Amino acid sequence: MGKTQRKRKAPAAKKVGGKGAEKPPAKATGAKTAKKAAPKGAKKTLTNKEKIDLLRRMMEIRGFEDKVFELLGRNILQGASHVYAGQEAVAVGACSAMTERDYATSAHRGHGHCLALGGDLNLMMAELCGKATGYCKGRGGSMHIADVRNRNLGATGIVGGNLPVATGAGLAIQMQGKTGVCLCFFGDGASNEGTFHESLNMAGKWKLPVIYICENNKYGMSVSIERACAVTDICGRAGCYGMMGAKVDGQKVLEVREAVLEAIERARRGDGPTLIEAVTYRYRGHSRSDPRVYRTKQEEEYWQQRDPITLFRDELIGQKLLTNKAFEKLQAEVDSGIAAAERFAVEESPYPDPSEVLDDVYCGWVETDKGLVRIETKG
Ligand SMILES: Cc1ncc(C[n+]2csc(CCOP(=O)(O)OP(=O)(O)O)c2C)c(N)n1
Ligand SMILES: [Mg+2]
Repeated sequence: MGKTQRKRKAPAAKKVGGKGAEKPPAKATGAKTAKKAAPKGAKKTLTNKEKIDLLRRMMEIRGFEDKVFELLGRNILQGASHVYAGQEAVAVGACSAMTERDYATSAHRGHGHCLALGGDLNLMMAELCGKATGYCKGRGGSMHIADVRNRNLGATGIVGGNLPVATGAGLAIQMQGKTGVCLCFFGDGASNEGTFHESLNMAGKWKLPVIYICENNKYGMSVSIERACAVTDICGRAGCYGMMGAKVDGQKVLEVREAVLEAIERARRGDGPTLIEAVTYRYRGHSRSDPRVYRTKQEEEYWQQRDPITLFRDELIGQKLLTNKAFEKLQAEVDSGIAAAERFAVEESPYPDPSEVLDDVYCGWVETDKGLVRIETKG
């Protein structure tokens, strides 16, 4: 522990809602703590077209994930892919509350977040297929897609691994005196990792502009939340870190959006982070090889009745913002986009040239037949 840290005062008792949190240690971090005049955020009310765009994004994610599952089954797509089908309203609702000043980080079930942030279907599909035209030139695959142009700081296969990244992004935003925020998506399983505690403690203490969004889909692999968590009310832990907590119906895209808009506004004002628990369900198994023996057919059927796309489609039809015919047209457009992405990735894109295997490697030593060789980045 450094000198500065040892000299810090013992922390004051914290209250729920961040009121008891001390100021960030400005000297140690350079953090700017002054309250900001509320800067312009995302629009509160959406036009009809914007609502239909949210529906379209959810349908694109579903179509993409169904195609991924099919390609996995045909062995065209190799390796592990964790599909997001069923959880679309969380990514789409949350990302719709962001502006161009904001960032997001994702985890192993990250295709939905990437697409909700504006990711390109072709580049995503090519990346999953390991093709040179993919987001990371085919080197990242399903669990490592980053898309900085769309403010997507990346996914990770390490459960809980993105919580410190998002917290660091929040700290950077605060130290630079900017008004952005960072959204951090993770699962219920990740909420039991040490990184959850360390990140939320630091963010609560320093009032960092991070929105922690726990997608509680009830299981971490085959282990139910009831078996894994001493306290299953994940958002209730917010108070322990001096921040606000909220639980939302993760099947309802506008409800997720509302909660994230509110949390972002709070963070922009300098009032610190929020922990949002979005209750949702993944339709498929954890990964392709999971036979889902740990859950019942009735449970799966219950959640199918609460499908986020059907719920929002019916809401829009009920409000006369959409007709069945317009929905069918939308579905056809989405299907053709997915088919084009499959063609681009599977048929038209080449695999990376093996001679480029060491390009873009930051630096380090590799074992070769000539012994250890130091490599430098070319990318
Ligand atoms: C640090 C770490 N521990 C274990 C794993 C293996 N693992 C991969 S996904 C997963 C379950 C994560 O569950 P959750 O956070 O709820 O996300 P979900 O899969 O439900 O989206 C586990 C244990 C891992 N990748 N990293
Ligand atoms: Mg889970």
